[in-house]
Amino acid sequence: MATVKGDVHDIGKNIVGVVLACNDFEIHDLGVMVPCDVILKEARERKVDVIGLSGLITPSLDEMVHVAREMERSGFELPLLIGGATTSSKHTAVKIAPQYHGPVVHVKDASKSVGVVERLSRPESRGDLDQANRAQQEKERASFRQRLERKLVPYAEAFRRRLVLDWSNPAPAVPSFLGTRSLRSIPLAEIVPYIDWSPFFMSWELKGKYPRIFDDPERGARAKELFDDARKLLDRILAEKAIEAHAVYGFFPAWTEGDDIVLYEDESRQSERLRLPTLRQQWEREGQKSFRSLADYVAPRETGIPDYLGAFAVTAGHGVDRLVAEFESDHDDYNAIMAKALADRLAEALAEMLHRRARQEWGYGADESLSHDELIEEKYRGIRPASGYPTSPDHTEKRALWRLLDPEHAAGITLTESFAMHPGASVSGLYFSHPQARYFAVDMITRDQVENYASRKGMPIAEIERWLAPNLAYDPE
Ligand code: B12
Repeated sequence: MATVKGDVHDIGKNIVGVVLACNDFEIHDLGVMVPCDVILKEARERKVDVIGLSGLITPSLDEMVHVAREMERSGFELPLLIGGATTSSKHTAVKIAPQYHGPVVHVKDASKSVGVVERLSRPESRGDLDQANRAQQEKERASFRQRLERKLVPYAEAFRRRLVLDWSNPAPAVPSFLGTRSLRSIPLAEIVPYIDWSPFFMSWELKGKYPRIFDDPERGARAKELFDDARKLLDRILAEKAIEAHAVYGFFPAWTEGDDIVLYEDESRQSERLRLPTLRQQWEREGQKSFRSLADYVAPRETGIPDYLGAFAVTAGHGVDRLVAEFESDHDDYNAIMAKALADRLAEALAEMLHRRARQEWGYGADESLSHDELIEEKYRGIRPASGYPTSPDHTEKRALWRLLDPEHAAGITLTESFAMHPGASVSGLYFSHPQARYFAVDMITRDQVENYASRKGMPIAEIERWLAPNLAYDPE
């Protein structure tokens, strides 16, 4: 098993590894960011029975297609398992399975992995599973072809029917400073109160909201035990300062021009600092009145009304590898996974904490008084979309964010070739302040928008098509 090249996250993969190992399978875990040739070489040398790939972000999907293609080219016969938050049975059926003649099975979660691997490793059940899987994948491909039947309006029309906001009432708030600021070695005790514990239980396949999950007749006891163990390790991390958290953020004078958000060097707005091209919705859902892009949430240049954009990058991942290595050397997989899950919670909590501070420093959040639950439910004004989320599916936009904030220098966060952030427990994105700013999904887009977007970004169309493959409403080939 391996997390593919360019991707850093491995909690899901590690859980699958532990579950399979508990069921007497021998696991060779190659770790994260593993290039295809290493995966295939190791598979051959170790004479494995099944190869499993994992990935968290969409660029990894393309890498998985590459691995399947290379397995075909190199004459492999082994089953290939596909898993991870960004993968789906549809993508596996449409893009990965057609590249390789052997069984290619999408596995949704760890609890399904044992049954699948057991059936694949027994000759008497392997054929049945393979046949049922191929039939299911044929259905998925047919339903995928129907995506073309969705009503997508031309890009020019989507732009004409964009969301138009009132910029005079209220006038955009003016941040208390312009430019970037960094926060080094943020005390973890300040971050802990912002933790949303519900996704923590999800990491361990215990679905339910914290703290109600403790009353669940089936999962309550297990959830409580897990939570107590997590608190114990968290106390140790805090006492030993075993994890370091850093952040960088800033505010910039901004206007939109068409679908680009333009940031300026200073308040005179004469010299451009950076341009952030955005993507716009085109799918006309029933009752839909406007087609959104993030550019709609910043005042257009022609209004002449000064507006601003915020940006941030945070990490709570420094030190995690050392902690994990210590647990792994003691063969303590449970705490190794726990340490990563806690770092992820801290990273997300730090993003929440910094957003609150940014709203205060931007002014419009100065009088905000929200409870912990209201913060988790994002009851505040404004949004913080991240590259890779449905509002902004283009991961390559992190390159621009890195030019703006320099998170590598300010917080020690680097980008891999697939635009994953290292350390894994990191989050980055933009702050929008308009009271009507909401999250939305760009979803499917047509070639006219891709051509326009590629020219605005100064990138070849084929390259944009590769990064935005999951959003294309057409077949680039
Ligand atoms: C928690 C979370 C985070 C956490 C930690 C991530 C993690 N632990 O992996 C943090 C806050 C750090 C984070 C950051 C980001 N995230 Co995030 N995150 C999530 C979230 C909400 C849950 C993921 C999770 O931990 N699930 C629990 C674990 C256990 O499940 P899992 O990894 O899927 O693994 C299970 C199965 O997939 C399967 N499996 C996994 N691997 C394998 C392998 C094999 C062989 C098999 C058989 C099975 C298998 O079994 C596992 C156990 O059941 C998802 C949304 C979602 N609901 O999935 C978004 C999501 C994964 N994130 C996303 C994004 C975009 C990001 C960021 C890029 C955002 C940003 N710009 O900052 C960053 C990237 C971080 C980086 N280092 O580059 C996107 C990814 C899709 C995309 N468009 O690329 C998602 C899907 C959200 C979305 N809808 O847009 N994220």
